Amino acid sequence: MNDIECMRLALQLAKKGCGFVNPNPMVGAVLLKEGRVIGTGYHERYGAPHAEVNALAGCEESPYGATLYVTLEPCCHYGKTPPCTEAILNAGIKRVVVGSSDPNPLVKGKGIKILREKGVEVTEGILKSECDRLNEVFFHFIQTGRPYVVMKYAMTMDGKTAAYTGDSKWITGETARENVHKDRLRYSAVMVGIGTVFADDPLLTCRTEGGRNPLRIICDTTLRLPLTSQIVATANEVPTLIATSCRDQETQQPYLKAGCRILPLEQADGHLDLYELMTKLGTEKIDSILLEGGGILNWSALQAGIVNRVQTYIAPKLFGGSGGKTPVAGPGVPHPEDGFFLTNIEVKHLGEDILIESEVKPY
Ligand code: AOF
Ligand code: ZN
Repeated sequence: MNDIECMRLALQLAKKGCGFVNPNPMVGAVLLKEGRVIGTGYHERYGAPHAEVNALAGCEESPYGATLYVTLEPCCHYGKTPPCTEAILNAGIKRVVVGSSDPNPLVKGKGIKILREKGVEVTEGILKSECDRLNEVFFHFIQTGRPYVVMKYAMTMDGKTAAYTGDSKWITGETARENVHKDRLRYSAVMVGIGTVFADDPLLTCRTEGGRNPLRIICDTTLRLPLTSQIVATANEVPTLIATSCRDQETQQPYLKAGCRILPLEQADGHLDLYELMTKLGTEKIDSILLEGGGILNWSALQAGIVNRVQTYIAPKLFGGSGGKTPVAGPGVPHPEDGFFLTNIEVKHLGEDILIESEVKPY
């Protein structure tokens, strides 16, 4: 097996940690000796041993003189676990092949430097763009302290997110909807505005086998969330947080009793201060959010500069209606050049629907 094949295997292993390691990175490792894979491992759970240590522990024979392939630069600090550089040196690894460098200020090139100083041969940047893409959430979070926000919506080919009656079940087909459930496992939280709760009464859980539910965040400036909603009814089983600027204890009481948490926020221009919300969620180790609308919250989120990625699901149908709902509402921009610009576009087919993934250009 060559370097690229081994790194590809390490990447596949890393993905097994998806949804269970946040806010840590997904990391995979492979040990190769005399052309044979003698050990593999990945970071399985937040706070658990790192990929490199798992690969060494699972070795079928002595790793002395082996090559280690790892999707992220090995750490060199005492965190929840001791430094991987130490484990690598103690095992007598001869060569280390790295995918991404680690932007964590505690590591940031020091892991590679230590290994080289101790005589280990280090090759950097193998399948770097794939490894970087895998951990875009971690890279953003470790550098900003705020969650990575993915704005997701489904619309028809004429840009509507509901029929004129408000009915939106369903725009896309089953395959596309399954994909959304997988994403609810991947990101730490899912966030909606109060308008979406009124319109759809969603549950916002992850209905994928072996999945876990993300934190549900409801942006509700004046605390109008119906006590009869599915969200409130399930707040004892699924973590639920209401971001509001209503500080009235009597109004808050029934939500707290139902198991919801309330996060008080200031208002900015009559809306919740979403930037402040991101800062607060970051301190609680929420590294990523799937923003599921609706249009008003999407507009506010873009305006607040908190959106990193946009996922547009497009169904091959037309609804018409000049008053119909669109994915991003609010007043809109005055001129084309004032728009929010998207880049690194990827197109996927999901059943009969199309998914367009894009990154928001910093502005
Ligand atoms: C992981 N898994 O496989 C690797 C990581 O608190 P700790 O001890 O788990 O350390 C977390 C940091 O270690 C993380 O921010 C990253 O910089 C580095 N590498 N982390 O969770 C791994 N290799
Ligand atoms: Zn480590």
